[in-house]
Amino acid sequence: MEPDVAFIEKFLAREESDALLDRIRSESEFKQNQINLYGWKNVPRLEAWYGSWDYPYSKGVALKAAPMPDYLQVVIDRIAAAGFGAFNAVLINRYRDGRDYISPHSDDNYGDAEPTIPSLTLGAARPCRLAKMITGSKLDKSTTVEFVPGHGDLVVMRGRTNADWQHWVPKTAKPVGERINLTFRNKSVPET
Ligand SMILES: O=C(O)CCC(=O)C(=O)O
Repeated sequence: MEPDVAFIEKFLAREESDALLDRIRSESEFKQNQINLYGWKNVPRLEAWYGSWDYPYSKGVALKAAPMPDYLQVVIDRIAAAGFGAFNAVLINRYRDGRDYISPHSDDNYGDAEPTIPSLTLGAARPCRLAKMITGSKLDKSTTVEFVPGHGDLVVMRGRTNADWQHWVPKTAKPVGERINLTFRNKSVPET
């Protein structure tokens, strides 16, 4: 049993990845967001959100819409040109070191039962895992598959992957540099 995932090594060339990482590090506005899980807690990573709509986050909290910067629009255009579809928002996760992580979850599907969700990695390589859901949030850990996308690699979840599997980036005690990950989202928003 395998999830429907495409792994495109070096989707961005080394120089393009370096330039994008520099722009994100110097210009993207990262925030330390909090979620309400038996009390408000810092999420274990920094985040930046760009798109024409608010990103529903946690119990009444939303990341506010912000205009798409040119250096991210270029990547959205490249993803569309590669045939992975149209996207109008980007969530950037910044994992400062091995203590930062993201727990198992599925992404919002924005009304699409089989959303295509591209995810671009910059900086350090960290293992990303997927496991099939048994029910709700219970995972069948025997199905776990691991990808280790590096600088410029694109991982694309397709078909039933987001509906039937959860994905996560575990914390690690190994020394690891900063990893930045961009996931691309698409939601139709009424014209204003
Ligand atoms: O950092 C990653 O590879 C995954 C990010 C992620 O799961 C998300 O933004 O929902």
